[in-house]
Amino acid sequence: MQRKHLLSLIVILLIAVMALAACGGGQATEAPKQEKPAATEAPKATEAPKEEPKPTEAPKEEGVKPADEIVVYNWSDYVAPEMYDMFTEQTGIKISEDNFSSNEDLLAKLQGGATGYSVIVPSDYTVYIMIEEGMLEELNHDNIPNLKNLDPEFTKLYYDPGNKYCVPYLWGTTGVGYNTELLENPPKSWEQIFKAKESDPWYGRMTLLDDVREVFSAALIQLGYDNNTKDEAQLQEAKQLLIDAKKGLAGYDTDNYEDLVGAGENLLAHGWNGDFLQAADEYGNIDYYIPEEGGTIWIDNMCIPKGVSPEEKRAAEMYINFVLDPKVGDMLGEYNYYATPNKASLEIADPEYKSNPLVFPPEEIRAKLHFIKPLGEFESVYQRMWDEVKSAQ
Ligand code: SPD
Repeated sequence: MQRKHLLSLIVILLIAVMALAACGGGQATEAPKQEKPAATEAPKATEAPKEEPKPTEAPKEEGVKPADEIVVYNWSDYVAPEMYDMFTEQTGIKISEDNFSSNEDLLAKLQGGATGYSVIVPSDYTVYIMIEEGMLEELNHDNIPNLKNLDPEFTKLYYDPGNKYCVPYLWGTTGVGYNTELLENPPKSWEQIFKAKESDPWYGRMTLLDDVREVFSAALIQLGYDNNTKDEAQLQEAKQLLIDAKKGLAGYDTDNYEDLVGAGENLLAHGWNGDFLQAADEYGNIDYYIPEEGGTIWIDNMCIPKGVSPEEKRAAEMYINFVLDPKVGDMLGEYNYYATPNKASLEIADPEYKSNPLVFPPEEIRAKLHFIKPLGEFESVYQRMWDEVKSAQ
């Protein structure tokens, strides 16, 4: 073979070998690509920045790799069903939930040293207490660009001005829900509830929330007092009212009260508007109202407990940012029948949701609603009286 032909043959062989190698190697590198979560292929607003800090740069917080998994410590039945899966699809971060039944339970659990929660959902006055006690991480607003979607009204809250520590989640009211099939004329007032007569159909077939501040608020409001009173005589009066009311109660319940009303086991219950309205969808026989003396109004918030790792904090901020997305906020509010503090969500919300007076109470009802406020040391007086109510025969 001539040298020229030999060279051509070698070149052809080389090209063929390289082409074969390219085919085989391509398959090997493509396979893991398919296993990546979809979100890594199409960046979304809830994703962590992908850029690694340059080796010479001091690591920035936004460069922190988010944790693979977070736990939200939340009230029960307080998300939209598909929310957590959506978050995982978008970010690759797994999410699970544990539940508490009252602000006091949440506070006691964290004060007792519980760890492992990346996001918690306390109400307004409890946020204030937690900030005072140094129990919350400061939020890095750079990691929560969707904060811009909040209604400005929710950025000036007394318990956390400027949302330094927490972001409002949903807000609602506390009143009375009743079974419309079994109770034609529900009691209009707290007085008819606390002073129920044996002849009243709801006697023995109603529950109060298992929640010290909510129950004392209802009693104090019925008596015409400030629901945050620090006057011990007024509080004693409220305590006695609650003790006398016990004979007409089926019990205290925070977890199933709306189902018991829907199922007809109880006729009415003290509880949260959205819980009753969700149950109304299921049972078709529940209505909700604020008794004529008034009720409470509250704002629940997403916060990060002190002591989480930087990775968990980063993932928690991604979750908070995700909830603040207009569509997610709308889905959350509409599914739960609680009011969203997200202005951008409201702009796209169903008109039926926005105009529901049981979700967004009109001015004449708003005027009768009172926030539960932090009371400092005096909180323990409420707790002592609550223990006395609970243990009274
Ligand atoms: N099912 C979720 C109910 C949330 C209620 N949080 C309000 C607490 C007000 N004290």
